[in-house]
Amino acid sequence: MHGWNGQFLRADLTKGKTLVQKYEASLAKNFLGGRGFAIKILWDELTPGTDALSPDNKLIFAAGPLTALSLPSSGKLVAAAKSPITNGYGDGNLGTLATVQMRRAGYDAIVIEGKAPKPTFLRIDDAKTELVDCRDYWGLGSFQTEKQLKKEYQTSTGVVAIGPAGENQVKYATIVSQEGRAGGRPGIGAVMGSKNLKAIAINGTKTIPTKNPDDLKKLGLEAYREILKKPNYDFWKRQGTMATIEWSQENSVLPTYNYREGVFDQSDQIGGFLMEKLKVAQRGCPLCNMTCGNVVKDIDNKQSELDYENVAMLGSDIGLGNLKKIAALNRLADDYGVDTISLGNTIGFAMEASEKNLVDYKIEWGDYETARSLVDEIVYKRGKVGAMLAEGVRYVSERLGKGASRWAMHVKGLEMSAYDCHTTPGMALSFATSSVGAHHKDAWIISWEVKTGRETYGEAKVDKIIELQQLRGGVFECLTTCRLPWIEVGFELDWYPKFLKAATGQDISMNNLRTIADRVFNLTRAFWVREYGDHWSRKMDTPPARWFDQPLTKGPMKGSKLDRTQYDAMLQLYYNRRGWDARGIPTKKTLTRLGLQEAVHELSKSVQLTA
Ligand code: PTT
Ligand code: SF4
Repeated sequence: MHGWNGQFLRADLTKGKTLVQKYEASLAKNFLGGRGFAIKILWDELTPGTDALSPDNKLIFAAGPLTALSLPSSGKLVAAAKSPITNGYGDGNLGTLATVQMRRAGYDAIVIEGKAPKPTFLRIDDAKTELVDCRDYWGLGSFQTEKQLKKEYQTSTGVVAIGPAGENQVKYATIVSQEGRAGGRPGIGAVMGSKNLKAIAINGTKTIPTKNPDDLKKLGLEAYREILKKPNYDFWKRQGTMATIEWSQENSVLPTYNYREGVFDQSDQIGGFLMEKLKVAQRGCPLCNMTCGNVVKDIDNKQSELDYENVAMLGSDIGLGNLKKIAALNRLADDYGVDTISLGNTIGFAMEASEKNLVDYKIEWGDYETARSLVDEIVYKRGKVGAMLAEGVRYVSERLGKGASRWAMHVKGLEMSAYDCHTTPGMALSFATSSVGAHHKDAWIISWEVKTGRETYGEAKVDKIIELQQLRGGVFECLTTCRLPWIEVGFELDWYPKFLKAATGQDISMNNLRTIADRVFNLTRAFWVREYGDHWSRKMDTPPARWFDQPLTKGPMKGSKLDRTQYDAMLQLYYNRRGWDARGIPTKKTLTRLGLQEAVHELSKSVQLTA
């Protein structure tokens, strides 16, 4: 095999054993890598109904055929498992040296099974592996864990780790690397904690096998140069994703006061231009020449790396208009290993519940000190409030009752990322149909939608969402490389088949890649349906009631809200285009067309399938 190493490393923590598993070339051909490998393994190996935090869940770190090659922004890694917050498929994508070292150690994925009897980390040096007792590390933040491991091994050791949030199995704990790269929003860090696995530390010394190394080197150099020439490059380097704060405010989609509004009156206090003035360093993922990790000093004079999502969710969404204070909350989230989006969303929910006098604690909008202590309470599950909020907004709203579910901002249990959708039905549908719950990663249609007409609910939007789900959620998650060169500076998609040809020797066209993406997307949907069985319905693909019921009260879009009938018609159009039935379940014909015949048989055990 070229491009792929052709093998996974499996670690059974219960038995204390590791094993190298060669896989068939057909797996690479049909599922490519990254998310494709992850869903195939979970589909094949997980018994439906497995408790996500039990030893039976599997935690997968997967790369693709372009990962870690000398190509733009190829230092990415998919971390996946059955999610404890949604009980469906969950994954995240983080930039980390660990993915480079994993591929150089000879593995395309690491599959973690079982549960270690005591806190453990997995050490990998090429073929040599060791499960190491790390009781001394338990309780440390993710930053200190990585620092100590690098000190013990080498500075070039790739590390992925959890902090106390993962150890305490907070339902939206993430996995962290390099003090500012975090992935696995749907609680993948909690799955790692449930396995008593504190970290993985990897060194690899091999050359990743490629078909035409000379072609690849030449193409890589050309591609890096091409990115430098792009007109938006300089502004991207200045602001990265932070430029989105201004854009969201201008377009009334900046989540504010728990998604009640799309504009924030202190937005200039949290935006990209202010960030530029505070910036002290720039960091990024390995093998990237458009590094976008903007580091500022927070209110405690400590370094914190900011992105749009973090700032919107820990800023405007909770009514906090102070970037240095937001940066402190963000740094804590990274060190503790908890997702900033779900954290901000949950704190916003708690503030609204307090405002409505539904709870016996008091926390006002923008109250930094109380929000900061709430972060500790959540991460350590301290007291009734901390323990409850650690379960996420779906759980809390159901516990509270009194109509709280109507303003609990999630889809399928995963908290909404940072776009208010009162006026953007396409983005609402994108959240509702994403592979992991309410995440913008599969189809960020909102900028196209705002440009082309936000008020429509028609076919064009449905087609655009499917196209984006293929490219972002499919192609980039499977390749596995960063999608931002394409999205943010316009690095052309036709580079990728050329990279694949040089790496693998195979002609894999964009059309082939889209078919793989559809296969992966449909198998992911089948996984969700298999988990939910008869409880699955099209209601699962519906955004929160707030956007339909409570119009915006401020800004240029004041008075606007989503229309339920039109949304439902658009959802049906989406199902038709996908080849799914009225419940949102792939038909036998669709699964068969995508070569997933075996899924027809398996899924029929859980639900009646439409022909
Ligand atoms: C991603 C989600 C995002 S998406 C952000 S900011 W973004 C938040 N980042 C968090 C963080 O930081 N710390 C933390 N404790 N929680 C966080 N939660 C949020 O998680 C990230 C970049 C970004 S910045 C984006 S858009 C792109 N995402 C990519 C993707 O998903 N796939 C891909 N092939 N390429 C991507 N490139 C970009 O990567 P999740 P990172 Mg992230 C600190 O994890 O679960 O996927 O959710 O990985 O290395 O930090 O890079 O405005
Ligand atoms: Fe990482 Fe940003 Fe580079 Fe993407 S563009 S690889 S997120 S540093």
